[in-house]
Amino acid sequence: MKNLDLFDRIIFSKKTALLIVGFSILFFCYAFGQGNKLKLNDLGYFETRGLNVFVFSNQYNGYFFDEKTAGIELIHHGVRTATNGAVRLRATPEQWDIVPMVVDRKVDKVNNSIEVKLQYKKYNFDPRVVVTANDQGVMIDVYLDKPLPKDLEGHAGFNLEFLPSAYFEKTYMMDGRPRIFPKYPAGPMEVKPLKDRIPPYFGLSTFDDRGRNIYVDPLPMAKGKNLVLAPEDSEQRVDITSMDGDLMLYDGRNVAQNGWFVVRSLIPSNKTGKVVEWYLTASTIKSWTRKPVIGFSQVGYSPAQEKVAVIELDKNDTPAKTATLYKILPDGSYKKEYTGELKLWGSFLRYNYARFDFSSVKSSGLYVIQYGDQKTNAFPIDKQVYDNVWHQTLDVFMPVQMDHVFVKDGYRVWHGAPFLDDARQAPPNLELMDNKRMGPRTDTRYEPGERINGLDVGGWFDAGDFDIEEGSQCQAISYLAATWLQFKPELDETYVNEEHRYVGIHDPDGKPDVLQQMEHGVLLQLGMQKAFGRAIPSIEMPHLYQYVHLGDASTITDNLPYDPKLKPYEVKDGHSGKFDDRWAMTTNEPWLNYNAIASLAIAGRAFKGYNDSLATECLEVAEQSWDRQQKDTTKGSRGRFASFFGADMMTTSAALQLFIATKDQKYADIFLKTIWQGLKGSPERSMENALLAIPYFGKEYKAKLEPYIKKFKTENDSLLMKNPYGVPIGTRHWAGDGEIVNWAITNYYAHKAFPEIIGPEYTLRGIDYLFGCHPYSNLSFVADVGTRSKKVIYGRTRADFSNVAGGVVPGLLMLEPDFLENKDDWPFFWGENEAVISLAGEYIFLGNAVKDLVNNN
Ligand SMILES: [Ca+2]
Ligand SMILES: [Ca+2]
Ligand SMILES: [Ca+2]
Repeated sequence: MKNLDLFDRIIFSKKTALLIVGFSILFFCYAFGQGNKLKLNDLGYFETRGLNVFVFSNQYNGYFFDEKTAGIELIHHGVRTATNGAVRLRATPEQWDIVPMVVDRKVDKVNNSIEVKLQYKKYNFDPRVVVTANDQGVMIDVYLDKPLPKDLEGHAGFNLEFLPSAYFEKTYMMDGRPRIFPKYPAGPMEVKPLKDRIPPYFGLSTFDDRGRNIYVDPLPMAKGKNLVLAPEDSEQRVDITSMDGDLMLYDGRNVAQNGWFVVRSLIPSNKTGKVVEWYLTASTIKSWTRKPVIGFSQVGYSPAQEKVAVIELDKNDTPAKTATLYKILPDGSYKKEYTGELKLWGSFLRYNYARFDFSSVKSSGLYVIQYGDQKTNAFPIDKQVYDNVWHQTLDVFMPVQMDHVFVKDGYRVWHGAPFLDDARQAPPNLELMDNKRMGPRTDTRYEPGERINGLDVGGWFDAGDFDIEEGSQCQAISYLAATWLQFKPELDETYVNEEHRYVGIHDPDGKPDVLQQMEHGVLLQLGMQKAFGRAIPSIEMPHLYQYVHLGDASTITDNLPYDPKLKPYEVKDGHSGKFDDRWAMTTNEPWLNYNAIASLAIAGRAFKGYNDSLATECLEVAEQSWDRQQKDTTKGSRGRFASFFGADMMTTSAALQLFIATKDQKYADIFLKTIWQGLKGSPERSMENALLAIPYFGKEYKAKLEPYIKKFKTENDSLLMKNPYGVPIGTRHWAGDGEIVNWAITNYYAHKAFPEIIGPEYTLRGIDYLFGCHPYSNLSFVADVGTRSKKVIYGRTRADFSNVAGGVVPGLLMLEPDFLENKDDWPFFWGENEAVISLAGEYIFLGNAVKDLVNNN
C-alpha cells in the first residue's frame, strides 16, 4: 500500500515536473529570445556564454573542511555566485560541519550529464547526485539506493548556497511572493537540544551555549516550490523549481558571519530512488563577453624599469591591436603619451592574454592606460613610487596583530590587552580545529592543565584568527631582522611600551619600529625557551567558539587564570571558573625549534647597538637551545617534518645564522654539509640560505653556487612561457602570493650576488604582480597600497567588510579546472584574503629591497 502511494506520487510529480519544466523553458525562451544552451565541455563542466556549472570539479579537501569551494558551483557572467551544491546534514552548514567525500564521479558527454557518488562514512550513507544539462539549465537529481538512515531524518537535504554579496540590494520571489534579500543577517532562529545536533568534526561547537546544552539554527526565510533569485538582474537571475518537496531559503549568516544564502530541500524518510529533483536555470546574456581586465601596478613604476600591462580577455573577445598611455596634466586634460602594439601571449587557463609594453615611457607624471573603450585609474611613474610601499604593513598591520598589548590608533582602539591568562599545558593527544594536534606525550616537565608562566608577553596573532603559530612568529622575526641588518630603516610611527602593555599607532617614540616589533616577537620566544628549553608549535584557544571570535581579542578569554576548583563562571581572588585559558601545544617539533634558533640568532645581531643586553640574551639562548636540540635524537615525538626536510636539512638555516653570529666553525661545518644537499633536493627552499652565506664562505663557495644560479635564471625565464605574467603563479588551495614574494626576495639576493646572471626584472615582476598586474582584477593585493587595492581582507575586520592597512592577502585561489579567483566583495575566503604575519614580515623586506633595487640600478 505504501509503495503504491509512493508510485502514484512519483507519477504525479513527474507530470507536474514536466509541466513546470515546460513552462519554465517557454518562459525563458519568451524572456530572453534564443537562450545559451549548456553543454558539457572537455574540461568536465557545463558551459555556455555567461554561465558555467561545475559539478564537484572541486572537492572538500579535508584540511579546512567546508571552504565554500566545492560541490555544484555556478560561475555566472564571470563571477562565482553559488557553491556547495551537495547533500548536506544541516540547513546552513558551518566550516566544521561534516562534509561528504566523493567516492565516484562519472562525466557522461553523450548524455550531457555528471553523476557523483557521495559518502558519509560514519552514517553509512551514500547518496548519488546526477546533474544533466537541460536547455538553458540543469536538472539536479538526488538518488538513494537505501532509505535515509534514521539518524539523518530531518537533517539530510540537498543544499545549494548563494553568495550573499552577489545578491545584496537585490530581491527574490518564492512562488511569486516578492521579497528583498537582507543585507545584515536577519532571523528567525530556532533553539534545539544539543543532543539532536549532527556532531561536527572534533565535536567542537562554534556556539557558546553558556552551559545550556543547546544549539541554534535558522528557520527558513521563505518556503515554496519555485524560487527566483534576483529576477530584476539579467546577469544574476537564477530560477529553481522543485518537482516534489519544498524549497526552503535560509540565511546562514545567522549562525556564522561567513554563512551564505542556502536553498534546500529535505530528503524524505523511507524513500529510495529519486528523492530530490530540481530544475535550475540561470539567465545568460546573449553573446556576452567578459569586460577585459587591464592588469598593471597600482603603485606605478620607477622610470627605468620594465613596464608591461597584461590584458586579460574573454576567449570570445577579439583583441584590439594597440593600447595607449595617456599622461594626465594638472588641468585635468589627457595628453597622448604613447601608443603601442599589443603582443598576443596566448591562452592561460580560461582566458586569452595580450601584453602592452610601455617601458619606453620614462617621464615622471600620472598616467592612465586606455584599452578599447576602457581607461584605467591613474597611477604614477616616478623615482619615488616604491619608497613607502611597506610602511602601512609596519605602521598599521603589524601593531594591530600584536598580542598581549592594548593597541590604539588616534581615536580608534583596535583591541585591549588580550590573553593575560596564558597559558596551560595541553594534554597529550589533544586534537583541535585548524589541524592542531598534541603528540602522545607533552614532552615537557608540566602536568596536563598546569599553568605555565612567561607566555603572557609578546608575539603576534598569526592571521585572521588569534592563536600563536610558531612558524609564522619565526619567519616574521627573521625577515624583520634581515630588513634591519640590510637596510636600517629608521621609520618611527609607533609607540611601544611593553611594561604598560600599550601600543600607539601614529605615535612616534624615537625608536625604530622594525626593532620594536622584533622585540615584541622575541619576548614570547624567550618566554618559550625559558619554560621549555625550546620553541613550541602553537598556543591555542580551547573552544571552537573562541577560535571563530570576531571582534576585540581581549574579550576572547576573561583574562583571569582558570581555577578548576571554582564553579563554572564563578570569579574569586583573581581566578575564574570559566575554562577559557589558551593551551600551550608543546609537542616537540625539532624543525620548528631550529627555525626559532635561526630567528633568535639573526635577531641577536640586529639588536646590537640598540638593545645590547637583549642581543646577548638572544644569542646565548639560541646557542643553548641548539646544543640541547643537537643532543635530542628523538627527532620529535612524531618526527613528521624530519622526513619532509631531511633531518639534517632542518638545521641549515639555524647553523648558518649561528655561524654568522659567532663564527664558530662547528656551525659552518653543518651548514656546508646540508646546503648542497638542500640545493639538490629542493632548490627553491634552499636558494635563499645559499645566497645569504656568500659573504662568509669565500670565492670557492660562490663559484660552486654559480651553476645553480644559472639554472635558476633559466627557470625564471621559462615562467613567461607558462603564464603571461612571468611569475610563479601557484595553483594550490591556498593562493600563492607568499611563494611569489619569496621568489622575488630570492631574486633580489641573487641579483645582488650575481648581477651579471640575474637582472632586477624578476623581483620587480613579482612586486608588480602583487600590486595589480595579475589575473581576475587589477587590485593591489596589499591593502591600502596603490591607487586601488583590496577593500576587504580576511582579518579581524572581515565581518565589517573592511581591511587592515598593509595586510598582504594570499591572492588568486585556483578553482579546478581553470578558474582563478580573488573576491573583493566577500572577505571570508581565507585562502584568498587572509593576511598573515609571516608574509607581512617578508613583504616589509621585499618593499625595502625593491626601493634599493630601483635606487641602485
Ligand atoms: Ca591560526
Ligand atoms: Ca617607534
Ligand atoms: Ca581565563
